[in-house]
Amino acid sequence: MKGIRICLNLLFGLATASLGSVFHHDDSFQPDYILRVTAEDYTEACTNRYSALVNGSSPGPELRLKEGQVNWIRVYNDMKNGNTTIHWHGLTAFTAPFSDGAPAASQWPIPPGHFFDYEVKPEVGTAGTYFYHSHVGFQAVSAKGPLIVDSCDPPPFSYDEERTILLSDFFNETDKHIIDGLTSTNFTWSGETKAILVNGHSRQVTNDTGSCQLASISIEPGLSYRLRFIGATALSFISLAIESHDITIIEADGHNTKPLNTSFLQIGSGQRYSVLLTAKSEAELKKVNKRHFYIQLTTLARPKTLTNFAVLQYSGGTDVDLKAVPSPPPLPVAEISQGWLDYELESLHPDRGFPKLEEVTRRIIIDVHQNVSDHVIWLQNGYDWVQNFPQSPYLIDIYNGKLDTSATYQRAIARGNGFDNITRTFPAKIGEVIEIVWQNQGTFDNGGVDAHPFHAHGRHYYDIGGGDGQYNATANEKLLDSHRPIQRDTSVLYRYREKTKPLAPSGWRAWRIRVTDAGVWMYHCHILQHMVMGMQTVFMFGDREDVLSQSGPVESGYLTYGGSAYGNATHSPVVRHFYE
Ligand SMILES: *[C@@H]1O[C@H](CO)[C@@H](O)[C@H](O)[C@H]1NC(C)=O
Ligand SMILES: *[C@@H]1O[C@H](CO)[C@@H](O)[C@H](O)[C@H]1NC(C)=O
Ligand SMILES: *[C@@H]1O[C@H](CO)[C@@H](O)[C@H](O)[C@H]1NC(C)=O
Ligand SMILES: *[C@@H]1O[C@H](CO)[C@@H](O)[C@H](O)[C@H]1NC(C)=O
Ligand SMILES: *[C@@H]1O[C@H](CO)[C@@H](O)[C@H](O)[C@H]1NC(C)=O
Ligand SMILES: *[C@@H]1O[C@H](CO)[C@@H](O)[C@H](O)[C@H]1NC(C)=O
Ligand SMILES: *[C@@H]1O[C@H](CO)[C@@H](O)[C@H](O)[C@H]1NC(C)=O
Ligand SMILES: *[C@@H]1O[C@H](CO)[C@@H](O)[C@H](O)[C@H]1NC(C)=O
Ligand SMILES: *[C@@H]1O[C@H](CO)[C@@H](O)[C@H](O)[C@H]1NC(C)=O
Ligand SMILES: *[C@@H]1O[C@H](CO)[C@@H](O)[C@H](O)[C@H]1NC(C)=O
Ligand SMILES: [Cu+2]
Repeated sequence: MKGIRICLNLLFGLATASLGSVFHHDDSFQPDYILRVTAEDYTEACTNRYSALVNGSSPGPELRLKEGQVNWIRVYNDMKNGNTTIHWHGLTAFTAPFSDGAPAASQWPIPPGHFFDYEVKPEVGTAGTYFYHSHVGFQAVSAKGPLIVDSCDPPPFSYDEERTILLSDFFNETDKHIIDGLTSTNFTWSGETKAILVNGHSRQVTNDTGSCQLASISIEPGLSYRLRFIGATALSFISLAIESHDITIIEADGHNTKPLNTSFLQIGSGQRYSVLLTAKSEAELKKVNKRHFYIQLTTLARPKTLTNFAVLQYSGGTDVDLKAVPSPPPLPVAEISQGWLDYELESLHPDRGFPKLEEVTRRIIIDVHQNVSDHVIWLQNGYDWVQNFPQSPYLIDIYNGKLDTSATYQRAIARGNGFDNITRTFPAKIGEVIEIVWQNQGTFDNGGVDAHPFHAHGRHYYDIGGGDGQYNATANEKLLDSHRPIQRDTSVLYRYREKTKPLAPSGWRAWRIRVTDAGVWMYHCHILQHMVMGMQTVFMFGDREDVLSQSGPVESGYLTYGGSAYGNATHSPVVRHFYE
């Protein structure tokens, strides 16, 4: 019966996928969730824009999955032109091939008029806050929604209720216009974000004639809340604070943390935090004589600072006009806190998996900088990566034997920096423990520096820190003696200055990961403009045998664009259930 969800026991949860069997997903098949992607005119921030949407809105509906349980999520591409995919941001998705939602990496995109059944099984122990979004082009600016993984066990923190607060950006130009500008020989920047949207809502000025309003988060006096903040922005790195309320961080990117009190949050594109908030009592509200408090959000590390608002509204209040924008801002305008929470945030339960320096088998240093020639592009070790670089998705080529994983590995090792410049991938063998250092450098022409929230698909990494200048492993290891890193899927490579000398090292972020899950995993900056400009890399874990032994055989319908694993109006898809 739908709606009744049981938790599988731990043994099942830890088992890798068996060889599975094949089903025709005809009319008798009931997916757990259905998402429909359209492109249409849509009004946000008092402005109409042609946008990709999930189920007709941005954000799309919230999905709630249970850890350890298989969910079939059917995604329809109802757009007239243009492919789509949906990526389950932060979910490890490590044994269901083709379900990670990364086009050109792990699946053919869903053609217009077709649908794909994603098999999504959050691992036991990964309850927390996630989101889903399209991974094609610039669609994720609007095509996305919250994804919450509920725990089988009672959560380790007590609270009465929870609220989801998804942050996104509004740009008034269309996706196509933005991509054309960014990839043109006559480079045209998208412009800065026009509005920070909170659950899709924003208002810039009180005297705007549109009917848009500030988002309102309603709460009851005296109760305690878990607020789930989702950094689903395209570009913005946001600092936020709530008037007269301190908060306690309890989760970062799906991992429970030791409670950490703070007066503000700093959240990059792709990051998530849960915080506890204790609502004021009736007596406390009477004392201050108000029932609404502004949430103030400020963009960081950009040429122009934008400050927007939402409202924390206590029930019974009638005093707030959601079309009124507070001026001047009620709180001081936030400034960036470089390296915020680095070497500070700790895992709630002791994490025994952290690999010490002695265990690291290979260090991969990735120099990142902007290059300006006939195009403006972002390079990683001298190469960009964009969605139309590979002829077909890597994972598809591995299955059909067209990609020689061992030759790729040999070339990458021979070149010295772990990068194979033919396939533009970073291959690694199962069992390796790799350390990845994102090394920021000044722009090739004028030494400009940017901040980048780097995101990893697949297994989460241990975030071993960040700092200014050039990475020094010895110095960093000393800091790790007294601090055990947490696992994350997105962390920020900061910009410590706006300008330096061309190609001079200017800040780093380092990760450590055990290579355990065969597959093709995108590691990329989560700023959509930067992705379009080439700021993406592909990590290829394991060889063909590892991939095959993990998943078993696959149907040919997965291996061609619009193949029979993809359904349409007249054809029900042929789908392998990798977990059955
Ligand atoms: C999305 O919309 C479709 C119908 O258009 C509906 O069947 C489905 O339940 C919706 N999905 C969610 C998660 O609400
Ligand atoms: C959709 O994807 C296919 C396969 O990658 C590609 O050939 C085609 O150009 C894409 N369509 C658009 C409109 O980008
Ligand atoms: C977007 O806003 C800019 C100014 O902020 C304006 O010049 C441009 O015409 C707008 N574009 C669209 C499509 O409305
Ligand atoms: C280059 O872009 C700018 C700004 O969009 C525009 O004004 C100009 O006409 C363009 N030049 C060419 C040669 O296309
Ligand atoms: C609207 O308000 C803004 C400041 O919030 C002000 O700069 C602008 O002049 C106002 N416009 C009109 C038409 O009153
Ligand atoms: C953190 O905040 C909570 C709730 O306001 C409070 O009870 C606790 O004492 C604070 N802890 C520290 C270490 O300040
Ligand atoms: C980087 O820019 C330089 C100078 O404009 C140019 O010669 C070089 O080809 C560019 N590199 C790439 C990979 O585009
Ligand atoms: C790959 O790198 C080697 C040097 O390591 C260079 O000789 C070769 O031209 C490069 N190939 C491509 C396709 O970039
Ligand atoms: C790296 O750090 C160690 C320990 O702090 C120091 O002794 C060493 O000189 C540093 N190396 C460089 C190249 O700065
Ligand atoms: C629907 O899918 C079937 C099987 O893949 C294919 O033969 C047919 O051409 C598709 N129809 C459309 C309209 O794409
Ligand atoms: Cu970036």
